[in-house]
Amino acid sequence: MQITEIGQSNTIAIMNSDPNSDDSDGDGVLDAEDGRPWVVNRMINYLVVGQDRPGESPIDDCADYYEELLKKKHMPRYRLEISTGNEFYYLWSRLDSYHGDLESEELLPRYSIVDNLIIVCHGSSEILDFGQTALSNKMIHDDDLNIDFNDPMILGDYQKIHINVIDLQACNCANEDSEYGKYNIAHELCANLDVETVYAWDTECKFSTLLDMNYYEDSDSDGYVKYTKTSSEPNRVPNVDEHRTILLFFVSWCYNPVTPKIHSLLSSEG
Ligand SMILES: [Ca+2]
Ligand SMILES: [Ca+2]
Repeated sequence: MQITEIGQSNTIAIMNSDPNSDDSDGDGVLDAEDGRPWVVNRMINYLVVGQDRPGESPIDDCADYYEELLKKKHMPRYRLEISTGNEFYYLWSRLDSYHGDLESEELLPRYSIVDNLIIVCHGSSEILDFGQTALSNKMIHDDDLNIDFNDPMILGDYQKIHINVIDLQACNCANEDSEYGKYNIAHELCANLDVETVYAWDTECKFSTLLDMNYYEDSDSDGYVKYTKTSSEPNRVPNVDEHRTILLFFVSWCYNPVTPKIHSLLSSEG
């Protein structure tokens, strides 16, 4: 038997879980699958940022604004700068287990729900453009669009975790004027994935460093649109903009500024 004298110390093994329980932290994920068996899996927020065009910075400016907002609200978050659809796909398949390294082999669950997945990039009604390569709505599971279901990038097949909000800070992702009609990216995400709400733009949006927020100029559009799940079709709510300040109201004769929608308040994970 080894005896520890006063003033000395021994290193002992640290238990990773409670040997008497299958789910040591009681968060519903069994220890064998739980990325943190002693920490209750919580919600997480992601800020996914594409690349600006050379000499421009609206993507970065908008992402900085969202990051500050998440910080102020003490919401746990990851910001990822990406440039390809492949990188988005890798993150998408790791939304429940991501902890700072896209290439990590450890894929055990750490989060119970994604609260906000905010995507800032260039876009259209059919494409999220991250800079080098894009994510098209062909990666979204949808019978109506005659999608090639052999496409390995179909998002629905690889979603592992519920998402409360997807916020698409990209131009035209809710626009219904393309050849796909109402089946724009925002509609498709809401209709086909385990997502509660999708926010997106029915027009071009621009980021103003003066106003510190996105705005749009096309008064004929529905502006910043909200899609929510219903039993059959996603319910589209036009021009969701309930938080204008006096300044913003003053300039709204020419611009239509919109504040971001952060789904819920969380305390910091520390
Ligand atoms: Ca657990
Ligand atoms: Ca846990």
